[in-house]
Amino acid sequence: MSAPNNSYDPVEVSALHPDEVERMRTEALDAIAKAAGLEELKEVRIAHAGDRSPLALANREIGALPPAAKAEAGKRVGGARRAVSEAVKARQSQLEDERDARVLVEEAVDVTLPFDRIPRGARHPLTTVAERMADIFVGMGFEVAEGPEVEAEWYNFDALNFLPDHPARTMQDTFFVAGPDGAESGLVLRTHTSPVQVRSMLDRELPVYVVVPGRTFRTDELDATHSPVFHQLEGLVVDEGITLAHLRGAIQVFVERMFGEGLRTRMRPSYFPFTEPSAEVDMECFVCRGASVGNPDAPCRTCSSEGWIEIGGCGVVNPRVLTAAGVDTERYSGWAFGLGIERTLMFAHGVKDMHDMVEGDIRFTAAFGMEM
Ligand code: FA5
Repeated sequence: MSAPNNSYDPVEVSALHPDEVERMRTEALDAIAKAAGLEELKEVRIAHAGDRSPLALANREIGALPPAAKAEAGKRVGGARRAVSEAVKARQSQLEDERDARVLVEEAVDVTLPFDRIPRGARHPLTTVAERMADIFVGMGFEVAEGPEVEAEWYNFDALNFLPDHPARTMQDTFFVAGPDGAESGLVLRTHTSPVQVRSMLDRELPVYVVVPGRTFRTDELDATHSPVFHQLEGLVVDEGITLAHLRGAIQVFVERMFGEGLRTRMRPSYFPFTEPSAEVDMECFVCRGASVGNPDAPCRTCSSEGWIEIGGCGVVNPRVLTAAGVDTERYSGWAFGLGIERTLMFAHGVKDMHDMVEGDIRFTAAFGMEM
């Protein structure tokens, strides 16, 4: 067995030579100082302080040295590695500080800049009023139903007992939809929401309790109280033992919830082909409550000093309509109403002119708040 290599001199192991260790250290510190960013520093750290860096490899040589030489070589290499590791840490923290300072500048938010250059949109008051009206009936147990805006003449007129020569069928009121080459298509833009009465009876099991908010079309000129495109809320009840008293009650509840407690309602005889008897529904003027009637000193602009405001039509469903929808008229009866939604909005919010509702001016809509 050979004796330990006591004469082994670390100076002779080239990687452990003080000059070489110093060169590795200087080279590492130089690279660390030059690392311009955190990514680059990471590469420098792996190259000069990682497991396969020249100093780490030199460190491995120490194990083969005689004990007497180990301490000195260990001190030299260890000192260099410590210096490199500390330099990496210092440079890392310096580069992080620089990055944070840069991010603060680059991503700075000027909290004094105006934030509402593009104002948030809101639904049109007609939509929100229509929903409030329907909600009142939903609270009484009604469902919301829908129907098409381009409607078959049969639903819009025939099934509702409009005779072929009824004036509402003429070009005066109705937008007819032309078929190919201008031929008759049998389609119209619905002139009211009443066709959905028939659709609801055909689609659903009886009894039926529905309200139908929807867009309707007539060849009316746009003026202060009319628009060619407007909205109605239809109501329909078909059940056993239904009477006009239930209609009075439902309208009364609607008016009080929509316009105010204690307001009275009344019905005036009228005519619709699809209801018999038919009536116009009036509610007591919620502004003057009738005080302006015969009182020229306190005129009321809301009801034109009449004390009452007309809100729509109603009546007992004509048995011919029930028959057209396949309902057994011996067993079932029903009533229906149709309220103008523009009219309701005008009264509920004091809107004077229909133009405001259709022109889409944001200043009008914004006055109703940003209700979604
Ligand atoms: C009807 O349309 C019937 N379908 C209502 C009805 C339903 C009666 C169920 C009986 C049973 P009328 O044509 O009166 O009825 O219209 C009802 C409401 O729609 C009117 O009171 C009015 O508020 C509104 N209205 C009618 N034409 C226009 C228009 N051009 N612009 C704005 N609102 C209108």
